[in-house]
Amino acid sequence: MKTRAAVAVAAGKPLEIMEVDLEGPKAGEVLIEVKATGICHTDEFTLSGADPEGIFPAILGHEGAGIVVDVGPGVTSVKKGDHVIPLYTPECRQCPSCLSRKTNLCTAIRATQGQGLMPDGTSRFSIGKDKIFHYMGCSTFSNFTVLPEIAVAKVNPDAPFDTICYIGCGVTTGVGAVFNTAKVEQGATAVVFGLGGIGLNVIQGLKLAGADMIIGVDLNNDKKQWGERFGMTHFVNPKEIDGDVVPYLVNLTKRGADQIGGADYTFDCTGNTKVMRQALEASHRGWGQSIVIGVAGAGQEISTRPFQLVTGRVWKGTAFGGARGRTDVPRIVDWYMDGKIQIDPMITHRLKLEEINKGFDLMHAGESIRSVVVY
Ligand code: NAD
Ligand code: AHE
Ligand code: ZN
Repeated sequence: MKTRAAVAVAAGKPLEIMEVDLEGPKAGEVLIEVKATGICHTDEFTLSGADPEGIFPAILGHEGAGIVVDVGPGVTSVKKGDHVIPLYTPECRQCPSCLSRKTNLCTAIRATQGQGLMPDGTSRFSIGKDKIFHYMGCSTFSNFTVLPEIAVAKVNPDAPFDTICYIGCGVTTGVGAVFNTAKVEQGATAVVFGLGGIGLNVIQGLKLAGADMIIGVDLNNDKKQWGERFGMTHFVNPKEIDGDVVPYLVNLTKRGADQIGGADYTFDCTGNTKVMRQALEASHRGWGQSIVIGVAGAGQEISTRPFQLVTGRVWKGTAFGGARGRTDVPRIVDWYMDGKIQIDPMITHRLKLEEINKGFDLMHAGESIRSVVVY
């Protein structure tokens, strides 16, 4: 069949809207009509050329929602007509990682996914004789896409596609980092670095978890009102304070008899390795946990004095908020439908596929929280 897609032809180049050939689903695979897709900073990261796994030409996009329109032989968990969210972190429930119960990082298809291919080592996308690569196993910047059945979460059919697509990455990553990775408790203090599409979801997760002090840090003052909308209690712009942001935050988080300072939990949602260090060092001596969410480019490394860890701080990372997609994503959709979490105000722009490059421009300009392409 033919599908309309935004193709990343080369690193650093605008996406090109094209008609692409798409092969139907093979055994264990499903064909999805993508109804809406968010544009995440990670799409920009890969398009920029900074991703060591970046491969071109490819169809990017990993934050979608849609309908199953066909299934390959042997598919049992979903059927035609089901509403689904594609999962870049699948959940096979059979691999050593899934069975360990210690991680959400299913390893069943990770190797081929990282090569832009389906599990059988081939691509379903092409233009004539030229192969187009898949991306993060999802390729939601195409109106139709094929995924393994272990990489789709069946969700409430009443939920609107143009908002729940955000649960395919940003919402689950931010809220999940709070509940699954950090396991934040009531009354905690927290600092969130970077108040974009991920950081604001960390903030709403912290509010839900009952954190007392929620400090947002961003270089863009426009993010102050955004953070406050979701529960942020203090805002810090590192460019507008005297001295270094770490001692400033340590001082701000001194409470009562505890005059050591430092937050119980800090989160990097920028992808900047210098900020990751600041986040670790702004966490509390003895027990502070710092969660790396941001993704950094090839060749970039994090550093700190080992003393920071010797004195009890914990440096952790999280992918997809530690969520087990087929199990947790339908629940998060229900949280949204029940009004427990907000999504609508964060969808700042709705675009047609032809306008997708504008979504990247808005992100670069710091003008959007989430742009969503509606097919
Ligand atoms: P975004 O562009 O919407 O937001 C980034 C925010 O960081 C912006 O508000 C920007 O002003 C702020 N910022 C930039 N530099 C800063 C600095 N030095 N100090 C303070 N603030 C700064 O991006 P996003 O969609 O929220 O994604 C954030 C990061 O999370 C990206 O690196 C993305 O790739 C990554 N990500 C990771 C996962 C995961 O599973 N680990 C999932 C989704 C996104
Ligand atoms: N390809 C990059 C890795 C990028 C990365 O860490 N991706 C996150 C999801 S970001 C979603 O917006 C992730 O899931 N990581 C776990 C995994 O298995 O990729 C690189 O640096 O090579
Ligand atoms: Zn993402």
